[in-house]
Amino acid sequence: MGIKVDRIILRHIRMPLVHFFETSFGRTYERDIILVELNADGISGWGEVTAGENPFYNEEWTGSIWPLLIHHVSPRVLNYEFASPAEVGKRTSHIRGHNMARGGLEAAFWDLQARINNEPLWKTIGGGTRKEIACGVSIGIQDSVEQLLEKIAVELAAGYQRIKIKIKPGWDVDVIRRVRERFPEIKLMADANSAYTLQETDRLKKLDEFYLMMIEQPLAHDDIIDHAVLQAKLQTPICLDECIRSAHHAEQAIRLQACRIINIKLGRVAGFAGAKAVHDICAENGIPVWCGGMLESGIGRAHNIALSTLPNFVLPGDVSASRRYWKRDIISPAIEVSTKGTILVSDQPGFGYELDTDYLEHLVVRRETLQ
Ligand code: OSB
Ligand code: MG
Repeated sequence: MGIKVDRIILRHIRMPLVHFFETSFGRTYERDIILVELNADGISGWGEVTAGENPFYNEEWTGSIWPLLIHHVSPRVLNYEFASPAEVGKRTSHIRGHNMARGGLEAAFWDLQARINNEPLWKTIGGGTRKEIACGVSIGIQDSVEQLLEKIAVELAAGYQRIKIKIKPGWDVDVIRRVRERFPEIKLMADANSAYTLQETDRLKKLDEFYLMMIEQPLAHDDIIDHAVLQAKLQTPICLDECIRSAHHAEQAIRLQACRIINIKLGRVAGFAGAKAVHDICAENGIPVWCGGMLESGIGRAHNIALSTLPNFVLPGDVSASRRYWKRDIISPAIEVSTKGTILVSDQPGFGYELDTDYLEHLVVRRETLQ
């Protein structure tokens, strides 16, 4: 029996972050998130679009998602019978780019399928290797190194297994040196979000001294070749994030030895089918993966947890507790992290948490129903 959606409800919600988040491309104080609800015979499946508020991480942003879903994605999937959610991506693969818009909707199809099957999402996607996933945190650029050190101390005390800090030219070598002086033993990594070029190779080579687990996406968002040149000169493993939008990109990056680790983000690879394909290519080639985050609400976070149960997610991811981002999450219970730095995988159907419908509706700034 196939899966056929008779209604799509888009919601644009606005959620204030507990603390601003700063990357090499700027600060975010509140999130504008598009949620996708799919209905099939009275059952709902939910997905979250992981695009940011501005087209800085990639070309997508909250404003591009809305028309793309309404005009180009929904008409292709409404009332269309899919043999499996694995077919959904192909139905919109003629669209160039816009993976996050397509991926948010694709993820909702998997959640819907899980609910129709009355099973947890991790089972529907073929995961379930582990009952707890290992968590790290991503800490944004701070106003001072002291503040950064303090934040790291707080996250370590909470149990998180690895610390990722954001870097950019001018907030890099000296900052990491101070972090290493204070925390010589921790699992530490740095994410540059494409803030460097090959011209800065010498500066990046200085980071080898700090035995980082990896440096994430140092060079341009769309340049695998330069990363191969850089990786040959660095001892520190490169992890690609922005560059990997498909299994084909992963295959090319591995072939060129442009990285030794890959971060998988559901939205960036257009949903679970893309994520699984990247995961599999990496597994075949001995490249470990971990689950990245995009400051998701509880829905996206829960999807990331399910994804992280696939076997090759062997490194701690950026999936962390709801409370690090939200005073109140739109799911219940909120996602919690144990003192060992793990999240227990839910056995409840679908993405595994209840929706806090009252709060969710309270956050809605626009809505569109398509049928
Ligand atoms: O590169 O991983 C990234 C947040 C926004 C945009 C890009 C990135 C990030 C993060 C946050 O690092 C990870 C999280 O959700 O905690
Ligand atoms: Mg990153």
